[in-house]
Amino acid sequence: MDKTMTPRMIATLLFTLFLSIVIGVLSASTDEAAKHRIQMLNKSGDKKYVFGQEITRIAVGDSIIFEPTDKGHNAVTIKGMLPVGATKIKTSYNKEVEITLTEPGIYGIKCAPHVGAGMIALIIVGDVSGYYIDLAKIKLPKKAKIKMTELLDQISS
Ligand SMILES: [Cu+2]
Repeated sequence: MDKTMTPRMIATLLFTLFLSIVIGVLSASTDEAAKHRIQMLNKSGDKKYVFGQEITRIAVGDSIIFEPTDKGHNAVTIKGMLPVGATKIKTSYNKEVEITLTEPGIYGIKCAPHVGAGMIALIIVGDVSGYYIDLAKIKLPKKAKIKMTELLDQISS
């Protein structure tokens, strides 16, 4: 029997190789998308009305699950703190909501009823080097603004 490969055999081999790469890439991308939980709390240590995690770094395509650990909180995009092309966030009260973030950048989140008490959080998606937010243009109550300044300082240092 002739052991050299016919063009047909080569084509079949290449196609099989191509398929396994496609399947590999597809399954890798679904495996790697992680889910990150952010609790919404009435109290954490000596702090009142806080997100369980105030800075969350995730990869593009990962999901955030806003967890209504305590009742009466929500998660809403802070105006001016949403990356270009990203969809606004506004979760319902007392409901666990999962949101996939596909646009890189810095997402500012507030709890609508408790933003005055400083209930805010940042979600950093992907590489944000060179990303700039002009806090002077962001409207927030005093306590929230002070905390936001601290959080932004933390991510840039
Ligand atoms: Cu709240």
